[in-house]
Parts: sequence; C-alpha cells; structure tokens
Amino acid sequence: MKSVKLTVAQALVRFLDNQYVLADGEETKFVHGVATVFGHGIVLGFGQALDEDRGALRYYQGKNEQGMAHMATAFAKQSGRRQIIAVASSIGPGAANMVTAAACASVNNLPLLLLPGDAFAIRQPDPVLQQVEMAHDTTVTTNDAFRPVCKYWDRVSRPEQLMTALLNAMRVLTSPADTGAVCVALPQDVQAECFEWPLSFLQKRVHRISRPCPPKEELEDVLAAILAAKEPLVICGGGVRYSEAGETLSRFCHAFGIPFAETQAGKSAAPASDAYNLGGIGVTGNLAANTLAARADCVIAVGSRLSDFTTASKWLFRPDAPLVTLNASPFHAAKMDAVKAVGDARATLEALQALLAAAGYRARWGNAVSEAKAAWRAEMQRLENYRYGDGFETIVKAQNPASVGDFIRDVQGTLTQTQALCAVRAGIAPSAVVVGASGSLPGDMQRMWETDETNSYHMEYGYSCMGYEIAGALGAKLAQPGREVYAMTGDGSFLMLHSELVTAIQQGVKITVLLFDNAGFGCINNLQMSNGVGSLGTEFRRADDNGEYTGPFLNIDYAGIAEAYGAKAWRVHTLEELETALAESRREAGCTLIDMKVLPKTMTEGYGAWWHVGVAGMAKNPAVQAAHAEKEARRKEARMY
Ligand SMILES: Cc1ncc(C[n+]2csc(CCOP(=O)(O)OP(=O)(O)O)c2C)c(N)n1
Ligand SMILES: [Mg+2]
Repeated sequence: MKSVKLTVAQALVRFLDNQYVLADGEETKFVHGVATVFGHGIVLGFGQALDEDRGALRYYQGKNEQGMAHMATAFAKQSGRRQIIAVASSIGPGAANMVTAAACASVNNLPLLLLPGDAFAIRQPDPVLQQVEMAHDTTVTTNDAFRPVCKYWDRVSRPEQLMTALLNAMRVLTSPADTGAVCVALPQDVQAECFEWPLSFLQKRVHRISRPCPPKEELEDVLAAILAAKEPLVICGGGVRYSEAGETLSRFCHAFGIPFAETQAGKSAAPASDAYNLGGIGVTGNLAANTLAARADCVIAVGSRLSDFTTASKWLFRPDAPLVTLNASPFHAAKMDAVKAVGDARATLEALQALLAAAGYRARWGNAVSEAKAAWRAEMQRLENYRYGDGFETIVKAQNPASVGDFIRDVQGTLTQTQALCAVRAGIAPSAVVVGASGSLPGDMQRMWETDETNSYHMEYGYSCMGYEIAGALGAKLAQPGREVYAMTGDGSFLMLHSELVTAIQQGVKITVLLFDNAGFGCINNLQMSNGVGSLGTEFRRADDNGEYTGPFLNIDYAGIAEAYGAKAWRVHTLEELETALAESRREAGCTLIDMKVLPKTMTEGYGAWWHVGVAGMAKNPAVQAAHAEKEARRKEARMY
C-alpha cells in the first residue's frame, strides 16, 4: 500500500482540496476555500496545515464565527449546493458561536462543513482553557452542542477515524436529500498527530449528484390524484431551485394550465413574469397565490418542506384537497399524509409530464389565474404608492399612534417601507442578488419582489436567522462575483450581527447593505400588538428612570458605522434621497451602505392566511382574549397533521 506521512490536519486539508462533484456531466471543485477565526485550539494544528500547503483552497479570515459560517452557507446556496467554504474554529466559545449557523444551514438543507477544534483527546492537560467540564460525563465538550443541529456529527479522537469521518461528511454534504450542517470535531492534540495515510484516501474523489426518478408506483399514485383534480395548484419550493428545475416546472404548468406559487426558497427558480406564476404563497404570501391556494382542489408541492409559513399552519388549503409531494427527501415527501413521489424535482416533473400528457390532462381554472394576478397587480400599485400624507397616516397611526408620531419627531423619516422597497427594485440591476432572512422584509419581499432573473432572490427563511443578511451577502458575492449583491436588513438584524461587512471590505469585494431603519423589532412589534400585547421590548427607545422604554427613539447613525469601517454610506429620509443614493451606490467600486429611515408600521400585511402562534389562554386585556378566541376558531379549520 502506498502511503504518505502527514499530520491529521495536513491530511484533512489535502483531502478537502481533492473533492469534486459531478452533476449533469459537469465537474465542480467542491471545496472552494476555508474560513476561520483562529484560536489556540485550531491555529497550531489545522492552521499550520493551511499555512504550509493549502493547495488551491482559498483562505478567508472571519470576524465572528457565526457570521463566517453564515457566509459559507450563503456561498453554498448561491452555488446551487455544488461548492462550499469549510469553516473552522477554536474550541469553546469559537465553536459555540457556530451552533446557530449550523442549525440555520440544516433547516435550509444547505451544505455547511464545520471543523471546530476540540478538547484534548488524551486529557493530560485538562481542563484546558475554554473547556466546559461536566462532572457527570468527561467526554462531553462544547462540540456536543452541534449534535442536535447537524445532519452528521463526528469527533476524530484517533487519526484513523479521520478517514471514515470525512467520507461520511462528504456523503451527507453532497446528498440532495440529506444535506445540511456537518460537524467534524478536531481535538487539538489529534490535529497535530502524524499518521501514514493511504494515498488512495487522499486522491481526487468525484461525488456524483444524480437525478433519481421516483418508482413507477409512486408516479401512478400522483398521476391519479392530479387527474381527479380540476383546479390543481403547484407550489415551487427550494428543491426546484437546487434541482435547476425552474424551466421544467414552468413548462409542466403551461402544458396543463396549472398555476404555481412560490415559497421563500423557491422564488426566482422561475420568472415572475411567467403567466402561470402567482408569486409568494402562505403567511407571507400575496393576494393572488393565497386566493387560488384556498380554492385549489389539489396541491402539488415540489421540493418544499411545507413549513408553517407555506401552508399557513396547515390552514390555507381546502380540507378535502389532496396534497401531492414531489421531493428528493423521503422525510419531507411524507409530510401532511401526502400522496408522494420521492425523487429529483426535474426528473420527477418530466416523468409526470409524460404521463399527464398521455392521459390528455388539462386543468380547468378558466380565467381565474389571470384575474387573480390582475387583482394582485392593482394591490401592488397601492402599496407602491403608499405615501405618508396621502391619508395613509391614518392607517399607520391607528396601529400605533405613539410610535409613529415619535418616530417622525425623533428620526424625521416619512418614507414608507413598501415605497422604499419598490424604489430599490427599480433602482438596482435586474440581475442583482438580494439577500435577506429576518424581520418584516421577508414578508414584504415574498409578496412584492418580482424578478425574472434566476437565483436572484436569496432568502434564508427556514431559520430566519437575524444576522444572516450581511454575512450571507458576502457569501453570495463570493459565489457569483459578477452580480450586484444587496443585503436587505432591518436595523435590529444589523445590530445583532454585521461583522462580516469588515471582511467584505478587507477582501475588496463589493456588497451593498440596504438598511431599513424603523427603530425597532418591527415585525415582532406588529405580532404582539395585533394580539393585544403592548409594545414591550420591541422599540429602540431610551429607558426612563424606572427602566421603562418610554423615552425618545435612539436614532442611530448606521451610515456612520459603515463609514468608520471604510464603506461609503448614505443617510436617506425621502424617496428622492433614496433614488439618488441607489444610483450613486451602484457607481462605487467598494462596499456601500444605505441607511433608510422608514416609518414603523409601513410594511405589508397578510392576505388570507393564518399563522398559528402561542396566544395566551387567559389575560386581563380583552384584546388578548379576542385574539385567543380567534386562534382557537382558526385552529378548528386547520388540518391536524
Ligand atoms: C437570531 C434571531 N433572534 C431573534 C429572532 C426573532 N425575531 C424575528 S424578527 C425580529 C426583529 C427584527 O427586527 P429588524 O431586523 O429591525 O426588522 P423589522 O421587523 O423591524 O423589519 C426578531 C427579534 C430571530 N429571527 N433571529
Ligand atoms: Mg427594525
């Protein structure tokens, strides 16, 4: 057997540099690079290996472990899951900082390879700095916290274990059905240990990503369900995007006259201008999609996790409408007691199209699709023309008079959020990638953002993790350097985590941060107030002497923060200022930030959907009691499983 002597970390680096995926005849180098925030638990083993010979791997210096892992997740998403950036951290807090990002990647079915340093395998110096000692179990370390949020977890306690650990890691990372976060924990002593590695382990390895077709019987089940329907509706989920099946789905829908609606992950798989594309569905869905979803007599979910936001907590669809699922994952396919076909989205749609065509199938929606789309278009016009001073202020003030009045006084902003969003859409490149995750923007954008450009809508709405936006924008830009990339962030999310903006500036990579400052956790404020709770803890106001947040709004100069880092920034209070800032920002070579002061309460509202949330079963405020009664009533209408 031919072998080579290397440390565990050196072998790991060489292995990563030699992994490829083969999909649709195209070979792609799987690991583009490695990002780290070094600490004592990783810099001398893995760090030494990278320093000595990292082959063709790019190195990225993160600023916050969660941020750099979000960056890597977004990179993988924008690369269609065909390329990753591996992320390594020190032991203890550095590792723990990545747990949130691991969960985020797993929820979204995005490959994320995490390589946290770990406590000594031989235990001689225990307890080492940053080691969490557990008296009941000395094998437990911080890295055990990755177990519940990773699709594969391993700890390399002996050099030999690296081989099976990495082969399993690749199995999961490259699996369309099972991919997500993978943790391979690396005790700091083991990283530095030497071993004779078989050369075969370190040779170039190509992992095939194939397009499995569902078994014939499953296709027949699905066929029967669709043939029985007059008004079926297709849901286009993230699986369509990762299968590059947008065109196939559109062709399928045109062939049979079936409209389709988009989930957050599925948006921009197919063009918004497609005559059968209704736009976003569900809790954050629009009028057209939700109107037809409520009427459909069969719902065909393609590549969707069927989250509560998509199904409106299982309330949106007619109780008698069969649910059909086409999904690469048996787990997701089996949800909601669906008639299921497990396979690749594109292969499955093609097979199903042949069967439906042979049966001479045609849906019978009549004019309902074009009528629903026209009604939504009229509503979109209204949202775009939301102007403060046009009578709109009465609606806004009715929702929270104190908040709106104080905002205008303290922050001097009168731009509405929907108006700003429309100006952004008009003012940036059609091919631009917009990256978002949390707050009120995902709702507004799933309803209102229209694009014909494939994969230009990058919304992390599985974990909806505040802090993803800016790190994610950097990851998306690294994946597609030729596109304009915008981080769509609220002020709350910006405050939570924006460290990788510094990394973007350092890399000389341009991203633009579009910061919608409504002086608070706006969407949560909406949720609490619409359920009879006060605005406790959701506005960014100064505390009074009793610790109550009753004072003026903080009025933070976010542009100043970006300028301090070295980015160009604009302060925007009006539509005209926004249009100018967008145009000027596009001409800049480096990172930019536009700080938009947008009126609180000027985001879009829901259209015919329900969201099951934990409203209090008893309360002094009659508004809470009413909200609870309403919740119970809706719950009775929703499917139980
Ligand atoms: C890490 C994390 N913590 C908490 C939440 C819960 N959460 C969802 S949206 C939100 C407020 C977001 O505020 P902001 O970014 O300003 O957006 P806005 O709703 O005001 O548009 C919070 C706290 C979350 N999604 N992620
Ligand atoms: Mg906010």
